[in-house]
Amino acid sequence: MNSKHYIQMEEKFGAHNYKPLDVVLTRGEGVWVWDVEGNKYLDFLAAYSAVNQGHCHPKIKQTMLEQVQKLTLTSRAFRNDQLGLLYKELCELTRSHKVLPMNSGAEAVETVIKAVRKWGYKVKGVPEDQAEIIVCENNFHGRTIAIIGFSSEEQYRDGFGPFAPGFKIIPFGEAAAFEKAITPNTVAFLVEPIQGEAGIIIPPDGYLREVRSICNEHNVVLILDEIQTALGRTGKLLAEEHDGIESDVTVIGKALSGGFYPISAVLSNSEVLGVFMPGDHGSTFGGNPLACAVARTALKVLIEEGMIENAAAMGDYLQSQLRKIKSDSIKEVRGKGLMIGVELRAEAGGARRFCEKLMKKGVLCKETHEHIIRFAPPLVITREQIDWAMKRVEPVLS
Ligand code: IF1
Repeated sequence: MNSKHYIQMEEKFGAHNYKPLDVVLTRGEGVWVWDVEGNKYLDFLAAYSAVNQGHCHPKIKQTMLEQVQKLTLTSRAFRNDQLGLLYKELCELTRSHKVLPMNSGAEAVETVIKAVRKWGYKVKGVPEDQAEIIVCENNFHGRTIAIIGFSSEEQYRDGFGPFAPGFKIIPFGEAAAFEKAITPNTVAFLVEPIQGEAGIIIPPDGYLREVRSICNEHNVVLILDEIQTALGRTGKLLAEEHDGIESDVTVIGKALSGGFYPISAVLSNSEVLGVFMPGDHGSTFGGNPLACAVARTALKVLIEEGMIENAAAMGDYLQSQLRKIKSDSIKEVRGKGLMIGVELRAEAGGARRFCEKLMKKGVLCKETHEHIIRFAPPLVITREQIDWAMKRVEPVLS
């Protein structure tokens, strides 16, 4: 079978909720992936930051192989010998008090919504069913009904209502707008430190620090969605470290398993996750020993192999190389660490076109919105590999 056959099969039997680039991948190693015809590509998307540790990292693979031979799933009706260790290691690493494991990012965000609402009623004293959560314009927190209900992107909502009430949308990056939106019923502010899907939007300097102090003042829980920004992507373990703040609740996912297995987690202070009582929340697969074992090694290699420092250094290098490109098509290069967006001018004819050309040259990128290309390779990328990619990216962009 060749690429064409695989694509036809997908088109015929699959729901058409995606429009992928027509490259059918079959193997990956580090920053590289290969298609079914044997062509090699540099992966500049890293599965939306889920494979920060590089494709098929040997140590994570080893852990996964060992764990599948021992125990994969117990459900939370019983305990397993990996869960407590993951809790402890995650708490120590992120200075959190409590962890709640789920599977997908969206599920973890849903979990937080439940937790802060209950916190609002039981701890803050908000009248029943009046809790409000403030979110930002152009947010992306996942695809479930509750979450898309507070999206400001028409396509994500169109045709899917009715939606859950209790969310208020304010502009991103404006601390004053946030403070103004707070009422006595506000329980939480949910925000991405850098908006990913919106186009790698970095808020003004000091925004998160201001938001932190406003939350303190009004007894509002600060929830950071670090599903995309955490685990080294921006050159720090957590993006909050750039601003020297600590959230009350942080949501992580994606690279928590290095792309091997869906696992997400809510990291929190004791007060917020402390409101959950047995029976309040759960998941069949959440916290399973396979996921926990994989996540433990995924975290370990991230730290021990210096991937976070490498993301900072290579992020600076890649951004500087992208900024050197002389092109009428490029409007702006922006990013933090290896979370980089190249915004094209409207006249450039759309980012998708460039992604298709780059694919033909052996570099896999994905557009976001009409005019932005993301550059987010695995964090193990080297200078030589960036140079290899830039030899192909430069001519396509200029
Ligand atoms: C898709 C984008 C990235 C996220 C943040 C929660 C979630 C995500 C900040 C939900 C997921 C993904 C989902 C993926 C595309 C992708 C994405 F293009 F939509 F914006 F990464 F940039 N919070 N982001 O970025 O996590 O439930 O998917 O595990 O195809 O929808 P999930």
